[in-house]
Amino acid sequence: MDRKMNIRNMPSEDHLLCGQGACAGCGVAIAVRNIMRILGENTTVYVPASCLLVFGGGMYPHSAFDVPFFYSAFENTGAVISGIKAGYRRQGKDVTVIGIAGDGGTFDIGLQALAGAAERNEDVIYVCVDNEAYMNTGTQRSGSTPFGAWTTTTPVGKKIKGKQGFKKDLMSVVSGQDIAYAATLSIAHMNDFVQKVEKAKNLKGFRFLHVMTPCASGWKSDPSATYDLANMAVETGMWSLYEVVDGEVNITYRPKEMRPVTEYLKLQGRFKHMGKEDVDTLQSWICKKWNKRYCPAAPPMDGKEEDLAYGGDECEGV
Ligand SMILES: Cc1ncc(C[n+]2csc(CCOP(=O)(O)OP(=O)(O)O)c2C)c(N)n1
Ligand SMILES: [Mg+2]
Repeated sequence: MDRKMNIRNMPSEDHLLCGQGACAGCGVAIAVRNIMRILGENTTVYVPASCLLVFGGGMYPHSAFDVPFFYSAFENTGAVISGIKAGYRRQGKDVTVIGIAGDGGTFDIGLQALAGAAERNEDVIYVCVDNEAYMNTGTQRSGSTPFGAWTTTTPVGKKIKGKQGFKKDLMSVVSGQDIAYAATLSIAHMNDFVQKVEKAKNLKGFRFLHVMTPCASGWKSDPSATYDLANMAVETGMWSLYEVVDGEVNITYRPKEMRPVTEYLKLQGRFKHMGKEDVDTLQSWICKKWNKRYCPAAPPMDGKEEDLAYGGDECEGV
């Protein structure tokens, strides 16, 4: 009988080694360390400009990865991993090729190269480690930054407080193409995490993994709260765990009762200026997103977002 991989039986050998310079409580370091354990040594890594490049790529000739490691420019992850894979194919070598880019390098500047690689169904794994802003350069907003969040380019003033737009639904953009596999991951749901990485490893074609990675410095949170933040993001519906296979959405974790978004917001300084109106706006966004993706049978909203705000009965048993 096939035994699913879990945190107890997963490989324990590290390929993102300790001694690198990630901040305390860095979600990216936790995510990448575990991804690399599962992918193993027959892996080649590409990382564009980002925190991971600085703390994991290191300064040539040093690197915290003990497998072949590449870096070129910020915008081209999808293109470079396609080329690395083609080179290996030409040499007759079967190597897992993975690109690990931040949200800025994925939602924004790298979207064109990502879309091209996905459309060609390149045989590579693309991971977006999403800390919801350009953190390596000091917290500028990206297409991933959530509504209301403070960043240096969405400052808090008298009239406008934080980001006014919502987080882009990147999974829809990527999984809308005919790719092998797409999944969202959380470092607070590790069994789900390792199973998705293992599934991606064993498939052929373009595989996309989107991991939410809390950032203590940019989110103005306690470094020891990284797990709680990742967990509360899922429990409030700010982050949802699912996978898309052959166009079908499979929800891999469904909160029993959605927590109010304030329980997530209050753990972070980047949201501390938000008043009731803005909190309600964000709560309605969660509710609409949840119903659209997970509860297609739910009745039209008709301005009753408030009633549906925490998932409600409409989300049960779907
Ligand atoms: C073309 C280009 N523009 C800007 C930069 C400067 N830059 C380096 S890393 C970075 C932010 C990366 O943000 P993200 O992709 O979210 O990764 P994070 O740092 O948050 O891990 C920027 C703007 C660059 N290296 N290249
Ligand atoms: Mg980022």
